[in-house]
Amino acid sequence: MSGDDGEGQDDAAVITATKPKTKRPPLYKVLLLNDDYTPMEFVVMVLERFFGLNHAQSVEIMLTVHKKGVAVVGVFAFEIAETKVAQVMDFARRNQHPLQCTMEKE
Ligand code: TYC
Repeated sequence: MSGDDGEGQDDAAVITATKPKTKRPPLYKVLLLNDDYTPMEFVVMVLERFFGLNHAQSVEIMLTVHKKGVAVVGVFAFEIAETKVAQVMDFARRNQHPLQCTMEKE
């Protein structure tokens, strides 16, 4: 970089090499879907147990899903979102409720 070969590319090379890297890992929304059969109390329990929400927050989100059909429960890095979805789906299945939980890139 210190030699001058007359090509005039040194400045451009330095700018490219020092460009700040602002890239953050992508985030994923975890969504809870409404259905006609899963009991409201079960959904509230799921939100408290797997998403660390308090009772009031859990009731509020459950009612949003109940009324609107879907709600974002939280936003996480890929592996965390994947784990939450798996935990909810497994817990619902083991209790024979049709509750659905999915994730999508933010
Ligand atoms: N709609 C359900 C009922 O009336 C309650 C419910 C809420 C189910 C949220 C799923 O994600 C859900 N029992």
